[in-house]
Amino acid sequence: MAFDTFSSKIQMALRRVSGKGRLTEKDIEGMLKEIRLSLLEADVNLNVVKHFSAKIKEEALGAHILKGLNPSQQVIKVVKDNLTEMLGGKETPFTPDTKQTRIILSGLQGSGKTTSASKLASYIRKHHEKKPLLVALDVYRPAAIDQLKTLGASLDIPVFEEGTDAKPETIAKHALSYAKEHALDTLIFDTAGRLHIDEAMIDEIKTIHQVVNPTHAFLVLDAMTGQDAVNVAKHFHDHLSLTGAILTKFDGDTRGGAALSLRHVTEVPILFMGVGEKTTDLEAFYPERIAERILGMGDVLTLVDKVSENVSEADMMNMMEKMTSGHYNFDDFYKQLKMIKRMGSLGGLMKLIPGMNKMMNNADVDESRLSSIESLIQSMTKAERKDPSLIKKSANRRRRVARGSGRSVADLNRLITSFDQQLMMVKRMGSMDPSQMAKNPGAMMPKQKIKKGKGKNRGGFRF
Ligand SMILES: Nc1nc2c(ncn2[C@@H]2O[C@H](COP(=O)(O)OP(=O)(O)OP(=O)(O)O)[C@@H](O)[C@H]2O)c(=O)[nH]1
Ligand SMILES: [Mg+2]
Repeated sequence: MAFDTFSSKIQMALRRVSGKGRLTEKDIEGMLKEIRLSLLEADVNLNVVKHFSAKIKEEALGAHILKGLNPSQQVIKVVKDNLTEMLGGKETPFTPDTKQTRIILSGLQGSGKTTSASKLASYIRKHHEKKPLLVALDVYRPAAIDQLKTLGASLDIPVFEEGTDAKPETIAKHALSYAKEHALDTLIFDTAGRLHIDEAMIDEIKTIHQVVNPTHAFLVLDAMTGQDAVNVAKHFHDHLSLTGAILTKFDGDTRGGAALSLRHVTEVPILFMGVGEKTTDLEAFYPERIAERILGMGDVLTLVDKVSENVSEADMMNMMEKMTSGHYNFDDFYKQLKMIKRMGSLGGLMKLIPGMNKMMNNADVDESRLSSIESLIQSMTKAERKDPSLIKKSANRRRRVARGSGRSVADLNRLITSFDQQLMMVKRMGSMDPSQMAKNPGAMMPKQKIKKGKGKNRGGFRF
């Protein structure tokens, strides 16, 4: 899969900080050095490497991160955000024109223009319910026209061609009339490629652009190539005002240079990626998802986001201090439950709260279980909530609480067991520095491991 090498290298770099309760500037420097190396090895443009490594450094060393909650995860988040930025930031969705969409594809020889033209036609027909027409403007090789015709036939999409004798701009003009006559609202022009950029080729495409007046000018770029591809892109962009790029061959072991440098060097967004040779192998390009895939860490980030959205640092600190002070009681337990509820029923979230995952049997927060615990705690007296031993000692109290909540004594006993389990965790934590735990509750959990193996999340970070 794309980025395999880069992905494992950058994950190695992140291991320098992951799971650490406290980070020093030296840790960050070590990580940055490895990130820079992994980017250079992926053949990312040097300016891009410099720019982003400076940004990551500045953000990762920010006081609020090193002193805040979960410094290692926050630093990993900084890396992810910057990687997303390198890949283009927010995604640029493809939007067809309301009247007629005219797309010209250009690019070097063998980059995947003809294949992408057919993929795109099929994609737009499927996702936007349009009627596409493929136009063969590669008049230099009869085989190129045949290739497009074969692809078109396999998709049942019409292909407009006038052989190899006519000029591409003339064919383009005729194609526009043909589309009008046949009520085809989306034209995709496949142009000839060259081994290197030459002025004649650029002039030819410029002329085609003048005739077609495209609504979209896409560059087709082979993702297997590194930053060379980006220099090509820059040249094309200077002459053609590209509106986007299609990155092909993402299914190979893409080094990553092109994808990671394109936006920063040219400002041209990547709209699609080719992920195979079949006509269905085209996907919209989501920078953030690609960044997450590279880092193999989507879930962890969602977690950090959720927690920082829903739980204030002060709340977390208070809770941690309470738990380690020996005065942890049912009131606090109840507060924690409410915290979890606010964050939604995300199984992984509970792992941020010591003992909670055990209590919930490692499953997602079960709403009915939550409300059962809630009603049990609510039917306790203030004194019982403050001092759990009262309930534990007295069978009478237990019966009264159970009756009052409409639950069984067994339910209450289960709650007490959960509470005790949590207290045990807290005791175990007693030997740790509380401020440290508040900063990094994850440190109390088993260390993050890098899993090797097959599947979507291989090599990814997991608690
Ligand atoms: N694995 C893989 N192969 C691809 C992808 N896109 C294109 N190819 C292959 O790359 C080769 C070149 O693709 P073409 O579509 O013919 O490239 P082109 O830019 O039209 O080439 P010229 O017309 O010669 O300039 C073909 O063998 C395609 O099957 C992709 O996303 N993944
Ligand atoms: Mg071609």
